Amino acid sequence: MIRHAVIAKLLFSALAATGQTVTIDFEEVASTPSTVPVVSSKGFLISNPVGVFLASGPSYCLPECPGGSGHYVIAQGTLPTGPVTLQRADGAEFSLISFDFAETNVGIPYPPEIRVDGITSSGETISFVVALDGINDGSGPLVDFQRASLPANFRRLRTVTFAGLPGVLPGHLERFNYSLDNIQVGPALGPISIPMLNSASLCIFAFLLLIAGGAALHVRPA
Ligand SMILES: [Ca+2]
Ligand SMILES: [Ca+2]
Repeated sequence: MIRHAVIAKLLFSALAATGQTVTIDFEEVASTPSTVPVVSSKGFLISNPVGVFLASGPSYCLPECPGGSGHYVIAQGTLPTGPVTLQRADGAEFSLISFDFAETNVGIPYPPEIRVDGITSSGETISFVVALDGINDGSGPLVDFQRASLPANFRRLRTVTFAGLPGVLPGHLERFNYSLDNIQVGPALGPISIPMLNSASLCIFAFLLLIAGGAALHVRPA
């Protein structure tokens, strides 16, 4: 029976790991006075060839940056420098579920859109584009960050890149600064819903009962 309990515990651990999601909110990461090439958080790396800022609140920059999201990263640079890349530190596959995005400095041009490219382990590229709303009053009452939810096919990913797209207005061609926060990532095949997890648990339990019954018969003395 002890062996069966151990098996059940291991299987429950495996199920929990399969369905686990993580939100990278950067709250545990110290802000930086200047750009850094890589930010590490919760087993993931966020990098940019020209660096990223780790911002802390709207007063981090002048006159202000987006508010209401604590710590977050600011992607910066000029086209066509490399985009911001997200990947697991151990190189394993993951899924991208959602993320928050915003402009950067109040009153400074921003890219009208951000393109998200997911590169799968088989080399396929999946793209998704979000549009910035221009609402950015720093410490003011408006909600500066927006939430983007990715399609279900953003799974089995090796890397994800975020790139500010150029627009048609003056200034848009020169900058692609924007902000990212609350990047929700999950297991390679995507998050498992509670009903699915319950069904899986029931199947595992049924399988365990069969094994337990067979083992009990096998060890019963003649
Ligand atoms: Ca945050
Ligand atoms: Ca906004």
